[in-house]
Amino acid sequence: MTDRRKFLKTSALASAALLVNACSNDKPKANTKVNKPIVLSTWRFGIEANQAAWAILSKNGKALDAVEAGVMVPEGDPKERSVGYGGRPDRDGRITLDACIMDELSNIGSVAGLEFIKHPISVARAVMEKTPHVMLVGDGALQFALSQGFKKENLMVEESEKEWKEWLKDSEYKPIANIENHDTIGMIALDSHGNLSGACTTSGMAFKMHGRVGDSPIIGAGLYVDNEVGAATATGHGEEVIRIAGCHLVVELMRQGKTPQQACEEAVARVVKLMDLRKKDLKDIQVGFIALNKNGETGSYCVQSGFNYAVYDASGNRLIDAGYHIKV
Ligand code: SD4
Repeated sequence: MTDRRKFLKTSALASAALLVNACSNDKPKANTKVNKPIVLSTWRFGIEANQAAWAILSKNGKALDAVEAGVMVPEGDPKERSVGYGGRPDRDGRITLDACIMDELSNIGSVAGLEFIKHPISVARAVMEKTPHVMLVGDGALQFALSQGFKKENLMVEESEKEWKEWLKDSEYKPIANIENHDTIGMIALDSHGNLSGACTTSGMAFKMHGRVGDSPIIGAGLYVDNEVGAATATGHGEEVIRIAGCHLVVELMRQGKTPQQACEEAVARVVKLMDLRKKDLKDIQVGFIALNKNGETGSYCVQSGFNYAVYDASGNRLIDAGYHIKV
């Protein structure tokens, strides 16, 4: 090759590379290889939850069905002490559950402060599919659930009752980051048809005030899905997630061209900034986000170490430690 041809070829390659870089902030390209199906969920119990979701996704099932089936696993497990059956009570000793679900058409359903029902996510789905509304709370949510044939059950397990009685001695609400406040399951999935859905379910912060609602049942805070762009879900101190409309923020950042990782990092930076502004100690809280875009690319970030999440795709099911802001 002559020097001139070599030069032309190299500069053509260089401009192509520049072009790719310039475009890398754009929305996913139609010809990009999409990593699907894929499912992500928060915390270590995400591994088992992902398995249930994968059973559906791997047979070309819908992301909506997969996320519902996935989060039902910890909901139904009394050993998981912050979701569904076996969840920790509020300070009055009542187990009040929050959950929401969102599909690829932006159908949404949510319940907050729901008592006595083991699978609040399925009630949220029923709100989405069978009512003209998007959110039911407290007694109204329970009445609706019963009318739909859900069974009224005692969700309190011995350990939760013991812990609550212990807590009552000082009655001090000081959630320990990563311990008393964690274990909401948020799950987001992209199915083989290229559609996204998400679900989020929790018993909320342990020993919260009765009537307190966190981010988890609030569309845009604890969960958000936009089938053109991506999906995100959150865990940790719900008040801080609501303050920044967390998951909507993550999805909008992806719409603007951020990768899922960059979007999660920027949302955490927003939490940090508002904690600073309000002179609150960041070490007292945890907030974590996970995100997925239309290409099946993933991201995660949190305030402090200790948050992990599970990813299941063609490469298998694995637990990943999220990057974190406080580097001590
Ligand atoms: C809440 N975000 O009720 C939930 C709690 C949580 O992991 O995520 N724990 O604020």
